[in-house]
Amino acid sequence: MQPVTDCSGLHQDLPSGAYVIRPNHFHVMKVYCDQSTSGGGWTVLQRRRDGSTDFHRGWTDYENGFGDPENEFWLGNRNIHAISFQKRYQLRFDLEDFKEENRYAVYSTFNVGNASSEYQLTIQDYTGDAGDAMRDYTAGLNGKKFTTKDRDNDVNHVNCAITYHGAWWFKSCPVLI
Ligand SMILES: [Ca+2]
Repeated sequence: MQPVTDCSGLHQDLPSGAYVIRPNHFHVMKVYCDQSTSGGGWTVLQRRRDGSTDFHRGWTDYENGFGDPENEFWLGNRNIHAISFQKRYQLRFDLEDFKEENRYAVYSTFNVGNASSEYQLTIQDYTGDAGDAMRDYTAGLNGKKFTTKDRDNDVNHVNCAITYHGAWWFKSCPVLI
């Protein structure tokens, strides 16, 4: 049986967990599929929850992906690009604080460009209850390239990945007080 091209191809009765997928014209990869949030079928790009994985890494690690699909991980920019260009995708953030308060944000337009675009982010059309700060911050990242501690694509005179100890599609990085 051919692997599915993303988690939305799994049968909805299957549980959340690590699965092998194969995006069109790309190699197989192991991903975590969330089968419980909002109908399931979500291919998880990143999970951070207990600090067990070091996210202060360089370009190559973020390109290839790192961590444990069952716990903390980054799926990898090359993999995210391969998945996100197959069709139109939504991106969903789920946030939980230490009091187990949950908030979410969904962007109904999302993709990540290829390596030669420096993995440029397209993110638009917010809905959710995470609030204006999340919406405004994330909308500001539309069209931004990826920045790691060893590749600075943000507009700040410093490298925001170093300032914040983690890579991301940074626009700028206000000075931490
Ligand atoms: Ca910079």
